[in-house]
Amino acid sequence: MFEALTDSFKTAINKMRFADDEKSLKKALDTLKKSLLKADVHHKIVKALLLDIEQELKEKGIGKENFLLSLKNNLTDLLTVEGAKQGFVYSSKPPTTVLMCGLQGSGKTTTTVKLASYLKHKKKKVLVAACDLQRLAAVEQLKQLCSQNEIDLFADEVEQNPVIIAENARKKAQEGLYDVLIVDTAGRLAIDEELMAELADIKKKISPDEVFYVADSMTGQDAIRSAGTFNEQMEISGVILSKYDGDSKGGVALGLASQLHIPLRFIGIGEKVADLELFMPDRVVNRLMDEGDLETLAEKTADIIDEKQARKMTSKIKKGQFNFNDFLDQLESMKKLGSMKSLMGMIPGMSGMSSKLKDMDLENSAEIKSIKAMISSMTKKERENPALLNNSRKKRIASGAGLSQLEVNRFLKQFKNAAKMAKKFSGKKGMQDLQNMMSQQNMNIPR
Ligand SMILES: Nc1nc2c(ncn2[C@@H]2O[C@H](COP(=O)(O)OP(=O)(O)O)[C@@H](O)[C@H]2O)c(=O)[nH]1
Ligand SMILES: [Mg+2]
Repeated sequence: MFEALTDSFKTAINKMRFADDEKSLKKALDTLKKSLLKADVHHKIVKALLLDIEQELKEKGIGKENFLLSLKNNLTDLLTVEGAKQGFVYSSKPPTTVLMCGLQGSGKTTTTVKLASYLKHKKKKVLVAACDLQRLAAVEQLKQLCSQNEIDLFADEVEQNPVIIAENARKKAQEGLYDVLIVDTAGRLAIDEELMAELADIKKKISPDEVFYVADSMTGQDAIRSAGTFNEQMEISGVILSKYDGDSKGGVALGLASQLHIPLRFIGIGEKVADLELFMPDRVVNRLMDEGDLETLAEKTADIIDEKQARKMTSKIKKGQFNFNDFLDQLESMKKLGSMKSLMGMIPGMSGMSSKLKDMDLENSAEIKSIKAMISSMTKKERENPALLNNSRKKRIASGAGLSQLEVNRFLKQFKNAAKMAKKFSGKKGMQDLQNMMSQQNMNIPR
């Protein structure tokens, strides 16, 4: 998701050699300047950043190593707001209450559900409150999203006053011993007094621990301006940039903290519920330098993958008992990890790959759909025991799934091979083989 920025830093860094002179530093800084401006970073910020790097290098010595270090440190400073919260911070007195605000269509409702789901995976008890009574069907939208993702919702179809709904939701969250309450609110096309008064009232009544402003990254510098205006009246504690996947430039994320003195806390990188990422300055800088972010990757997988379940699966694989039900289970957990593209970006040296990767859609790809159709045409016994599948059964499954027998055979062969591979790698020595294979691949990735 930071591909454009990562590329521009790489090009600049590559202009530097081990020990170098002022001329090449100037070249590198020029390259950096051009690409940052092109990425839509505010010109004042670019200027200040380059000046800091130049001064630091003139003191410490010009060279590739120092350049890289200085760039990293200055970027981390740029993204950090001194004394402000980072990540998601729980209140010492639950429920941690979050008020979501922003313009209409910025992504508040989607982000509310994404955040609720993110916290649910961290085993928190989360309640969402529907306080957008402006837009028709807003409550219905939230209802559907919450029920699809098994998230508790507080809604009141009779009450007309969002302030009262928010207050009652807070009561319910307290009484129900919820860890977190997230309040979704109404937006407008532009900032107006009535909306601000409504939000201010809600804020006064429920005294939230966090006021998150959801801004659409695709509006570029306007996202920062509107956040600033909201902040004057609402005192925002964090910004969430939505639709970052649609913003090929990405520079808004770099300028926000220093332009507003409000930290960027999360970014939305797609329409699906899993497409929300924590924004931690030092981790993001590692990603920008293409050094990956194994911390976030490990957290993500730990949240999603149940250890007991994983052990059970490994033992099944070892015994050669991996069946079609297990296959479907695995598919479901992969879906929860979010987009393949964003996962690739967290692996050191892989950010280049991620831009080339056509994003695999685990729900909608034709291949996955056929596989699911085939599995649903199987009997319970067949799903548990792939060895049962003889020719007549295959024929029946093919016609049940609306596929040719050739296709069914191809899939079954794939499944068999995958199970064999998994078995091979599941032993102690297998893990070693896999690691060797991976490290060899890493060495071959051009830097
Ligand atoms: N591609 C993409 N679309 C998003 C993202 N966040 C929200 N959207 C879409 O933006 C539209 C408006 O979102 P919604 O949550 O209803 O906005 P609200 O009016 O602020 O509540 C919906 O179609 C969402 O699917 C994101 O991170 N990426
Ligand atoms: Mg909404």
